[in-house]
Amino acid sequence: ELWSNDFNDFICKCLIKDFELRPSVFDLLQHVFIRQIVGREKTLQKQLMELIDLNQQMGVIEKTRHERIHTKKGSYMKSQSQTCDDVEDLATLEVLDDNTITEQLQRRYATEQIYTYVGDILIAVNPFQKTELYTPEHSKIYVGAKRTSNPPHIYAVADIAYQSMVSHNTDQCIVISGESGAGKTESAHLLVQQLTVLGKANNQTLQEKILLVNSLVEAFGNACTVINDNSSRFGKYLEMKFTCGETISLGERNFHIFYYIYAGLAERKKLGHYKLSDSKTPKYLHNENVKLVPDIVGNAFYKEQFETVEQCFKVIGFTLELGSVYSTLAGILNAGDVEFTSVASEHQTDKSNISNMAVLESAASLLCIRADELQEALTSHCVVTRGETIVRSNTVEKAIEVRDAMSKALYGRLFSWIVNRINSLLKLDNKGLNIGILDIFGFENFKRNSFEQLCINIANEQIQFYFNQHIFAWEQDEYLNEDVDARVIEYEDNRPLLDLFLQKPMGMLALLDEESRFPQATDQTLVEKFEDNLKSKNFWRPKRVDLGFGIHHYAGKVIYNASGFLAKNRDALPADIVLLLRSSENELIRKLVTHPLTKTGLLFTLYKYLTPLVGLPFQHAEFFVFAKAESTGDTTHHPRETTNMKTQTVASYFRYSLMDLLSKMVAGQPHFVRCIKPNNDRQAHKFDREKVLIQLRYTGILETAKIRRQGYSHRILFNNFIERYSILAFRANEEPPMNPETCAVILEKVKLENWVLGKTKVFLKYYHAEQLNLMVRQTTDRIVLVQAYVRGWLA
Ligand code: AOV
Ligand code: MG
Repeated sequence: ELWSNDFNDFICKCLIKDFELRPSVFDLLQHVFIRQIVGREKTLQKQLMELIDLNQQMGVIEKTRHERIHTKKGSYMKSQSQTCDDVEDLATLEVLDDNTITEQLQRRYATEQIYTYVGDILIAVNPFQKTELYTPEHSKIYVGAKRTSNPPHIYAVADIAYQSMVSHNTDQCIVISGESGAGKTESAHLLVQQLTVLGKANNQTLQEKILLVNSLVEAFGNACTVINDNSSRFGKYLEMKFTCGETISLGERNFHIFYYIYAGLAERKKLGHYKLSDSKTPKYLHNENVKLVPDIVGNAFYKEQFETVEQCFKVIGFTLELGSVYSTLAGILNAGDVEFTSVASEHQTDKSNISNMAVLESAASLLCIRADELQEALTSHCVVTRGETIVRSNTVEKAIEVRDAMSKALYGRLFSWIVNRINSLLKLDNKGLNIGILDIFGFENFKRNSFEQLCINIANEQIQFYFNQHIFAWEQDEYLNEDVDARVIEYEDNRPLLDLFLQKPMGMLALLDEESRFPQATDQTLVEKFEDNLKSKNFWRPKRVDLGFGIHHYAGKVIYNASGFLAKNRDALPADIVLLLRSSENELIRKLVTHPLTKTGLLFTLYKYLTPLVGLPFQHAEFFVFAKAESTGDTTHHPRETTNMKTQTVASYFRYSLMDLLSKMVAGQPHFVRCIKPNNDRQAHKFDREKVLIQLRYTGILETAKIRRQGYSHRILFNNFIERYSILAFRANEEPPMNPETCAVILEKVKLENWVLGKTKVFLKYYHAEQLNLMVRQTTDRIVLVQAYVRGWLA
């Protein structure tokens, strides 16, 4: 009898009632039925207590928790002062237009309510200041809570993804988008934090590791830009921003890590050991803000970060290679300072000489290679003509190019290697489910936009397309296929833009690759090629800008300057340099150039969990790098035999990693977070309506709100639906037939409204799925409870 549904229901009702009245649940249980079993109370009570603890997720508990926080932080939580016009889900607004939505966001923003839902999508408006939103109490109330019972929050997104993974046994993917500086990376951090809580990372060191890994990867992969002090530049082709030459936007700094180690090594009086000057700033670190080494070494924040990063290296298990990592970085800084002078020559064009041999020697010794060989590799190259190898001198220009290419390659490979190492060191087990968090570089529009901005913006274009597919396109297709009556929503389809960039053979990247293969091509011939071949209203050539071309992106118009496009795309590392580095006495450096190494593409963070249903422990985090083996010259060839190595262009690699990223994302169930930047001045309390309105328009928030109100975001095959939810309406020993009628029985039994049955699928609104999952969870919890009771009783 104990197993019957009626009995479960009975206990459940008692429990729910109890929680609402708030006398002790245990008292009530004792009174109702535990009393019957004399002498067993103690053990049972303990067991139940543990269970309740374990099943914090029970939706019924959240209410009391919420009230507790409410009294503490009245200003943020739902409170009396909240006007009746204030809505937490824009899809429920009576009047749905751009202005009303902006107004809502502004009003909420003014009271520090930076989060708002549009159906199941979270909008996050960057507060540009510390808030009280992320306390441990907040973390707690968003565990297993019904979404509508708490104010919108990024923690709720983590919870929904987690619960959805558990109940559906499928991978999840959280896609964070927004322009540069809108708050994507911060949001990703907060998600990571909450997911470790949800996964009950009782393994403290593992949890620590994951948070540390974040700071490590960011030290290497983030940099300061004019838009964002902590701008994500993951991806080799995007991140190489050495401040020399004219390719750098104003105010651009190099990767954080260089500043950190400079300050950290100075603190330890180790600058000399790594041949770094305490008075002269390395060229690669020059920029508008940092002019002098004393500014760097005196910076307390940098020192602190250095300690964190080093700590992180140690926790992850890098101890042995640390010295090598630092010398590689110092070697790069020294290499950047090698200078060349031009020497007239009788036979050929001008040759180059190294004018500061001491610096060259420092660089060589840090990289553990021979100085004379480095000199040779920088100042000359060889060509093969009619089977004969001829050594030619490099002009100063060419020598500088080779020098910087070497630095970039070393840094990029070091970064890739670290990420790969982290993965192998943290790896425990490959089994399990994923929650992926996508935090890419946001849409950028600088005064001067180059190849990097083009790649960044294409990636954002692709993410927007993915969002559209999910929210609009597939949804509408399904209505048609399943004969479901739902209104069609107009939305801005950016497919033509994607085609403009990615189509073969006439898309922009394909044209760029084609031009990169011609040795005689110049950036000028490239833009002309674009102009001749790209027939799109989204592409134009502005007058009076020599190498300029304009693109009308989904997020706005951007003028690019093609200067340097070909060189950046070829990204050629001369064979001589590769071979030289392979001869390094430093094992790490050898490793970086010998293995068919992976380039770091878009970084995708995956959080892995074990699969069992109850109390999923947090198991393992993986920094997944979109990567592909790259041919860095062929080892079977003789060193000086050929410089014509087949290397992949940046554009084709970029295309590949973008596709790879998408295939990863498509595999999981997506959740979206849309970050909004309220002003361009990084100021708190400043809500620039025009600025916000533009972002709402181009991200299609209005249309999203409409489709979330009218549409059916969840479409589940009849069979799957019955498998998942029959527990809500049928007894354990019943086997309901797999047909639409059974679905209807379940839906009616749980009293949901506004659902539709299609030809093969149940169509549900966004809030239905959540309600159903919650009910399943509660039922499972009840069963667990009864089972525990029985176990205690039998014991
Ligand atoms: P992004 O990732 O979207 O830009 P970030 O996440 O780095 O932008 O955010 C930029 C800055 O905004 C942060 O350094 C914080 O100072 C502030 N910020 C963002 N979100 C919050 C928040 N929830 N609470 C407090 N401050 C916040 V880029 O990586 O450049 O595209 O490429
Ligand atoms: Mg970022």
